[in-house]
Amino acid sequence: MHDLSPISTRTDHDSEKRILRYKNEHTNIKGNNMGNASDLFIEALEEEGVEYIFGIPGEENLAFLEALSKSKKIKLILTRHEQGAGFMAATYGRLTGKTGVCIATLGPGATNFFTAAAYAQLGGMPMMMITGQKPIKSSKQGRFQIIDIVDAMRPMTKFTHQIASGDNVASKVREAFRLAEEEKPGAVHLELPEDIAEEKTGTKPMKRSLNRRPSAETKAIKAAVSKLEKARSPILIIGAGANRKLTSKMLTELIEKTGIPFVTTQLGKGVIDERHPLFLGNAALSDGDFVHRAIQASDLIINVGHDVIEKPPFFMEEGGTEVIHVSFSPAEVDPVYFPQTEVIGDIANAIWQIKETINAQTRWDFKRILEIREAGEKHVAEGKDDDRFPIYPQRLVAALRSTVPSDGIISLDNGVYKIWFARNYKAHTPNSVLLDNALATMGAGLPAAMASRLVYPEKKIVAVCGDGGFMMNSQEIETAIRLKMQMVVIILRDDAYGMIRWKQANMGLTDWGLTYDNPDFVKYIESYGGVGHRVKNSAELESLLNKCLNTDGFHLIDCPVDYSENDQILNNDIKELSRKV
Ligand SMILES: Cc1ncc(C[n+]2csc(CCOP(=O)(O)OP(=O)(O)O)c2C)c(N)n1
Ligand SMILES: [Mg+2]
Repeated sequence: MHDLSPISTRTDHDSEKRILRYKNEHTNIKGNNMGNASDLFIEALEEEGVEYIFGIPGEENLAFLEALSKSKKIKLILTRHEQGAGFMAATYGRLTGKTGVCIATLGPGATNFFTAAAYAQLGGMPMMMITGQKPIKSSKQGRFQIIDIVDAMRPMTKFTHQIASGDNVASKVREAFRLAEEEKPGAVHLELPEDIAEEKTGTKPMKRSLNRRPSAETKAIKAAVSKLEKARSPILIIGAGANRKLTSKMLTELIEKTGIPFVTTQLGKGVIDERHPLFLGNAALSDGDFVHRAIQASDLIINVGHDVIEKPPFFMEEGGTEVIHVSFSPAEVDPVYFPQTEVIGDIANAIWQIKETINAQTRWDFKRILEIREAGEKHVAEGKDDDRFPIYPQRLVAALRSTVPSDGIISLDNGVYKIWFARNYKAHTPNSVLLDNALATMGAGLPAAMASRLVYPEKKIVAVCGDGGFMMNSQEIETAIRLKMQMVVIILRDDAYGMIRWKQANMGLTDWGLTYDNPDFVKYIESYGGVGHRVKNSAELESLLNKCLNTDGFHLIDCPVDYSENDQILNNDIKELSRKV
């Protein structure tokens, strides 16, 4: 304790100096109590509205953890692997538009974040990683566990920075949040070294500014509307960027007013209700599907929220169909994407302006496009009541669609079933199909479903995982059960890395090197304290799913799946059938 004994025993001069020193150490200029950099970090996160920090602290994060323990606003979600924590933080960002935060120690903890950082960065999800480091002012431990994480994070983040002074915490946190959330959202990284984490500081958290995205310029709107009105068969393509902000209402109104049909990309799924009679399909395959034929039948494409990480469902060519690019930022120059007209600014506002000024034209002709739609719809409906077992993907998708409510969420891991879901599962609401068509990593399905559970305690949520992807982060079952999450996971068991096997078959190669054995998934989940189910025939899947969705606890459904027709249908039949329309 600091000695503040009565002034009378000392000279006035001495005591003034001592009081001043005490004040310097314990108060800032406004007279508030002085905390350490970790307290300030937590206060700054509270100021940003952070609700959760996902992760695994290490020794270098203990001051931060101590500060977090005092927070009444932020909850620690302790995970079993940093990758799971990173996927959860990113998905929190994807669903809320607010930065999801995760924490790890230096070296091995931090390197475990890399895949999740890339997932957030490519997928446009605001996410902040906080990692520890050995003391930077003096350290007696050589290079034990020390990796230059700040530099290593550079290709996977929008901003990566080592905090070298407690006084910089507030401004660096604010700057990192600004960057994480600004279009295109992504990952940011702050390293908080152990000695800095304990440093005294009198600075205060910085406040967020009131900030509106710029609107598209009127002349750009006029140019786009004029092009549209002169076209014969325009079409709308809705991509990733349109799914990040509230564009659903304006796009639906534009479509209703004009009757222009629309296509969604995988990351644009759900922006408009895909049950709409003008929905032409999802770009689940790269080419040769009915949607690609419909796009070929149009003479002007309005490409909304295009993101280069998603392969566009069309390639532009000189003298070919023209494109109007509507997005937050200009189109990146590319040999197969060079839109003639660009409308740059907030997407919802741009679409609203277009909707207000455009007049539906009697010359417009969507007959051919809608004919293709009808043939595509017919194909999508095929196999939805196929009784064969192990279950066929078409039947599986249909079973989920009929049991998951319109606002329910399916969280897909990465495997061949993703194509079936993108193509056949009609999304009714925005962000109700969480699929990753950006990094396309395995292992994110379960953690993303868990983050969804935190954001939406009342919603029905199902994680759909391949047996390969599920095993990459299955340890997070313990986290989910510890946190008493109601959860349904369906494992599509083909005892193989099916997606790669499908590609192997398509390339005419030997069926080799891609099969494995699985644990008994029912016993596996029981060992965690969850409830296991095994599907025994295709007809029972719906009722089983229904039961699981409406019962507390963690439910795992082991569902054998038959992919033997994938190659024939996805690589051959669809191309042939759509060509014939
Ligand atoms: C982390 C990671 N490793 C490897 C891949 C390449 N890959 C894509 S899908 C896939 C197989 C997925 O197998 P599974 O999860 O069982 O799904 P299935 O296709 O069998 O339904 C692999 C290895 C990847 N996308 N991500
Ligand atoms: Mg598999």
